[in-house]
Amino acid sequence: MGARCWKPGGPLLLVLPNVTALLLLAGTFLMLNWPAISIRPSAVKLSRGGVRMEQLEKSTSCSRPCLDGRKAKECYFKFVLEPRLTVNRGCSKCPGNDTECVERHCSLADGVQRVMLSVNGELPGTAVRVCEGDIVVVDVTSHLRGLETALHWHGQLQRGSPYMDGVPMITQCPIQSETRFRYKFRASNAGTHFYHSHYVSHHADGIFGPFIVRQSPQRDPNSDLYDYDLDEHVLIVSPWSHKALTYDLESQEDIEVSSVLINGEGSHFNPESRTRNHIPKTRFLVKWGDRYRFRVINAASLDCPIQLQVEGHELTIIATDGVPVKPTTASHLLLFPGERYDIVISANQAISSYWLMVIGHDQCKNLHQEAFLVYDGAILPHEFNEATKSSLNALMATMMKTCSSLSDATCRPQEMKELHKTDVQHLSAEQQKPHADMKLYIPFDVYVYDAFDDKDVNFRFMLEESINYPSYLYNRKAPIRLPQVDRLTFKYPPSPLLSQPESVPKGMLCSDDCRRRKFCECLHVIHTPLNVTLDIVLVNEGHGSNHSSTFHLHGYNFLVLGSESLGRPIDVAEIQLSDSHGLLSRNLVDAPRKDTVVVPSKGYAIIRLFTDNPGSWLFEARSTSSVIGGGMQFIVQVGEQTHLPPVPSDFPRCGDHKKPIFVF
Ligand SMILES: [Cu+2]
Repeated sequence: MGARCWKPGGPLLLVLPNVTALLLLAGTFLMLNWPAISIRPSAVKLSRGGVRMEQLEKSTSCSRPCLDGRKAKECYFKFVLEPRLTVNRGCSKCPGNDTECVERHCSLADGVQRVMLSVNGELPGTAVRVCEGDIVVVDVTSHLRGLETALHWHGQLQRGSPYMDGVPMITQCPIQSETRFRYKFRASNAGTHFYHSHYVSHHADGIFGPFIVRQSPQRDPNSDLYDYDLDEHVLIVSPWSHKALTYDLESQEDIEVSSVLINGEGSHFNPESRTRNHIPKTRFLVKWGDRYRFRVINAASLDCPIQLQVEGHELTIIATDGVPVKPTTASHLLLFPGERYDIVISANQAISSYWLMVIGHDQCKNLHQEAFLVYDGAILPHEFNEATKSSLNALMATMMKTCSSLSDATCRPQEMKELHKTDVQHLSAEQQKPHADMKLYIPFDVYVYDAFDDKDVNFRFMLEESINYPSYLYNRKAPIRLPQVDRLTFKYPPSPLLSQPESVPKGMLCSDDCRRRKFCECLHVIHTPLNVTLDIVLVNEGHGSNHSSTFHLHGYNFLVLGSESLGRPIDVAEIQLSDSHGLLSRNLVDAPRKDTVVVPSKGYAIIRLFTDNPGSWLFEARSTSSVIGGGMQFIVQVGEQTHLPPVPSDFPRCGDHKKPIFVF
């Protein structure tokens, strides 16, 4: 049986009174020993205040069954970016009164009031749901006073539209406050994706949302494994802090994550009072006997790997980073920042309510969040019930045992490693080559820099070439620990590299002269020709850190040919030598295709891509424990200027305003 890729619901306005009445009724029944109730899946959306979200979409018809042969649509979205308070007046008496929580028009987050940055007032931002091949048009209006921003469409390769990739000063000018920018591109890459501001603090403060590109059942090789692919079955998981990082510079240095949220909501555990506030748990509704596709997104901008498990249910993984994989059964998922997994949950257990739990790691250590998987006809789950509490504790104990440390073998089980089986016949000849046309070895590590003093930054008498170190180096007394790629700190140019290359000062590019300095901050660009098979070996040297790192390449899906931890600090030269002796094994048969890769601590990962998408593509560490220091990133410049599509007409320009200085 082919999958029903989408299940149409009734008109929202007609459904709303019925569902509200139903939930009120359910609340009444709750006091009478919680008899069985029946909730339609669409109730989940309404209970999350999704009505307003839908009203803002001018192309609601874009979330539709995606069928072969149907004409692509132009799907219009309007995004207004603005600061909002969580738990504002629209929340009424929520948290506290569950009925008002259902009817509220506000973002709860974890129930603690703070300023967030929002897309259309929502957390997460308005969902973009389209069919493969649709044209997506997003008009962004920024009311982020005093801030500039840009939106990146994580998972879209922007083939033919590199100017829409949303990296400020690389692919476009930043969107200034009170201005508008139109993103327009074809949603060529089906799958589970998300969008986010490319400024880490804006992303952490709430500017992110799901981006779902469905495809026809005929084009999804795993479509016969599920019956439903519902809008409501998207899980976007994100860390949440009680301070707005954008406005609180001190918190940027030492980010404290307060909660992990599922779809922008969740309870908060107060470590001082050792109490947890009551935020109604998200409910994912299913019907016994059916199989449901769930789309799970780790939208973390911070260093937060997320472990997910559903009580009493196995998870069948069918896709990762938007790419279908050979179905694999797993007890749990582990998603690193930026990763997406599509899973099938079969509602084949006793009709009841089951916990769905996420546990954070690294920067989100000791944080967890729960939701319910509720069968149609089940007793409404009551989280304070003793039986429910004990099953929650049992699930948590199992998960912590499985993954007491990220380096545990059980944490990322064997079957998950091997899940990404790609049919060999689908690999191009280039991808099956034993040796790539070009190899790059990219080391990265955390380096300690002593505090800089005034003489390092004394440029009073230098008019043109100042030793202008960034302020975070000399605004402190203690040494600073900086994650760097190849001992370089990435510096953004004053004009977009892609759309205004002529405006980028050549002196900004990384040079030997810069590398010889005490600290080198420069525009790190690596050039590759068009249409070559390129291996990139990322080496996590591990002299200054014991952490794995997650890297994401824009513009490409790549094959993850292999990765390994050596368990001791390593140097890139050692890895290069081993590779020259053929000691680094490459899986050229069934390697997974991804856009986000984990490089293990004190180890390496080998990725392979065929450079057929010209552009200036950011290769970035997805996770950071601090906003200070620019982060680890570099540009892969594929092809020459002549290979690029023309810059769109009326594309905004920006740059230095600087007249020559005359010294007499
Ligand atoms: Cu991306």
